[in-house]
Amino acid sequence: PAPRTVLLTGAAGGLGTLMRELLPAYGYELRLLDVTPMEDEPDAITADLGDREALREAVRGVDAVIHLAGISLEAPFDMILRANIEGTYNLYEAAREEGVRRIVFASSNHAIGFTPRPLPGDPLLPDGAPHRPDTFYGLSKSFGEDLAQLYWDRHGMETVSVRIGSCFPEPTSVRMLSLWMSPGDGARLLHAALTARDVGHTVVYGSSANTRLWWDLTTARSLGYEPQDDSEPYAERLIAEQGELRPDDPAHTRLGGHFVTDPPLWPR
Ligand code: NAI
Ligand code: 15L
Repeated sequence: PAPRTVLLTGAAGGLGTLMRELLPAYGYELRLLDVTPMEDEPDAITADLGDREALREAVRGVDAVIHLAGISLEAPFDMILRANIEGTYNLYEAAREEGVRRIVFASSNHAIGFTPRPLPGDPLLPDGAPHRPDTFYGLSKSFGEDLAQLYWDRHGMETVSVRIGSCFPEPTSVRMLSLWMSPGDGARLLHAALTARDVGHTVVYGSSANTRLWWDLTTARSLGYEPQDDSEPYAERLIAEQGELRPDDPAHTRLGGHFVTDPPLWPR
């Protein structure tokens, strides 16, 4: 049967807030979790991914988990280790112990951020591009994908890992014209990832059907995802404001954008 009760971790965040609004229309009953309290959601669980007991209680009885919680940008390694690496492990262990069968994992383009982006005329980046993280943050998303594979192979727990491009209400950079996932398409893709049959561990790219798309959405579509949006209406204004992407700047020629060139962050 299709999942109905779904735990949404990271529900207080940007994407979590958008999905809290959009997913109930698909018939889901959402249970919300975040370390940041949600004043407007009296039933939300306020808990850290380090709290294994709280995670076990949170996943008890749900049909599936959408795992968005974590640090969503580059940070010192020890912080990434705790929130994203240990935190995702704790979540998977809790789900395994409580018999949850399906997780949708918010991976990121930064798991493959050093991959050259296609130049005009090049073929799209194929599905399943190998890990090439651009940051400790991207490394944690590579870890999450491998963890998901392990839990499928060893425990038969299914995951769809979505390498999200940029999911915000509107694209705000020229790079995002290629990677943008509209919130509506984000909800469509999460719904497909929750309901597709026999996914094992499947890795898909997460974006709208942008005119300037860099990657292949074939596997995402094979789950039943039918993107409806395209960033192109934003192109003229963004290019006028920011200029075209330059071929001599690694922040413009690698998938990860400025994550590739930002100076590393060291432990605090
Ligand atoms: P966000 O930073 O707005 O939200 C993340 C949420 O996770 C926050 O509410 C935060 O309080 C919570 N969180 C952080 N550490 C936690 C912990 N230890 N325990 C419990 N909760 C914790 O990020 P956003 O943009 O909403 O992204 C959601 C997820 O999607 C993240 O995993 C991010 O890496 C991933 N992603 C998002 C993209 C986007 O375009 N928004 C692109 C690619 C990936
Ligand atoms: C991500 O992984 C981040 O979580 C998000 O805030 C954006 O920076 C996005 O990638 C992006 O690459 O635009």
